[in-house]
Amino acid sequence: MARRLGTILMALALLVVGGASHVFAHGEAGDQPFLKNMTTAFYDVSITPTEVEVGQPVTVTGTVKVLETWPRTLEEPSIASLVPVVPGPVFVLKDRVINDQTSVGSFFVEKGGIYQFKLVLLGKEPGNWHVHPGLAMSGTGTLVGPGEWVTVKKGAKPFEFPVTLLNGQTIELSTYGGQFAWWWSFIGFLLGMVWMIYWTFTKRTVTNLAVTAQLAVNDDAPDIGLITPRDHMWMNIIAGVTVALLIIGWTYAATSYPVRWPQQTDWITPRPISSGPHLAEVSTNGATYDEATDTFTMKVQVKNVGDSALTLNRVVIGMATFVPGGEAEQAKAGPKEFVGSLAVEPKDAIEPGATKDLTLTISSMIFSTARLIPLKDPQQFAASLLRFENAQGAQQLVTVRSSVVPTQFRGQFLP
Ligand SMILES: [Cu+2]
Repeated sequence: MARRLGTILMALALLVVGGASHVFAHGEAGDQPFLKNMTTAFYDVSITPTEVEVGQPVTVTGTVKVLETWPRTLEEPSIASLVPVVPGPVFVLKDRVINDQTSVGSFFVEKGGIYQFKLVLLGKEPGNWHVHPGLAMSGTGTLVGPGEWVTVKKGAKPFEFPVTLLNGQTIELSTYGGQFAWWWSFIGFLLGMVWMIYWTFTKRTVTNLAVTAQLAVNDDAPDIGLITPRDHMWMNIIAGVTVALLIIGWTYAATSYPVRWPQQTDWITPRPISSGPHLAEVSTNGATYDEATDTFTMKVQVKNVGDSALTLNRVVIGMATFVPGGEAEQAKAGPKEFVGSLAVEPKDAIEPGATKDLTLTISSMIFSTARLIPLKDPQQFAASLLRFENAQGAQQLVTVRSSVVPTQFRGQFLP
């Protein structure tokens, strides 16, 4: 019976391992649309270079704004960390700067906050990796920005990451203490395995659950030979070895590393960044989304409250940026897969004091590949970040929250 169960489990495990195809995305499409468009907006993201050798740096820069439309169903933003989202430990994070301040650990965030980041990663494992910046928000999870494929090639030298300690000693961080940590954990694992095998294979604890379940908790059941004095002896030996291991570990740590310091928590409050001078007042008159053609259309009314002509140069929705203008303009706006074109109608600039109704039309595959717009949600809203620019080059970011009515589902017209 036990053997048959084992065979079935093994077959299932093989099926799961062998049947899995390669996974390329980071699950961003799996997240609900509101988790992307209502929480954050990533823009001006650049990931360069896209081809390095092992040990060479890749720099990720950009800006993320924690939107004022942060959903009330999520925990309030309080603390976060800007992280590289990559498939496993294939890079090493060497440097991290938030709003021009070095950020070793996390930083305090607030709704409406703007965070300019710079991450320096070193290629560690050769391969072709998708690299994103992500905002790991305490209580919510990691909100992912736009990504880029980066190829890490084998270099002439093996990977090195030397770090100088406070006492002046230089260690190789990528291997430091690795052997010891592995073997020490393995000893603990072995001990656990001995205990488990002892009770599972030689005793009727698990295999005869029907019997053992009827015994009182502290009943050794000597009449059926369940737990014998010999078992007690062996368990005392295992417990003794565990205590001995702990004592050896503590003594070893205390004598080999006399100078110890608790792991440091270094949280910063980034200096505030303004969303720009007050140039525009924006209200929305609703949006529609046509799933069959991946077209998002939003109507906005813009009043120019500044003193020079105003144009709209960006619409940022979650991790995607939409730009009026051709491919040259789009290439500057971020990783290619996450940039699309934006049509603004009417095109001309808004004169000072004037109020204009604009229709913003975006047709882009990104909407369905990244699943940015809600289609069948109880709250049909989408937030977007509009960036206006005046004649002097001053820019203002305006967060807009609009209702979204789906006009056509893929392969199905609404009446
Ligand atoms: Cu990715």
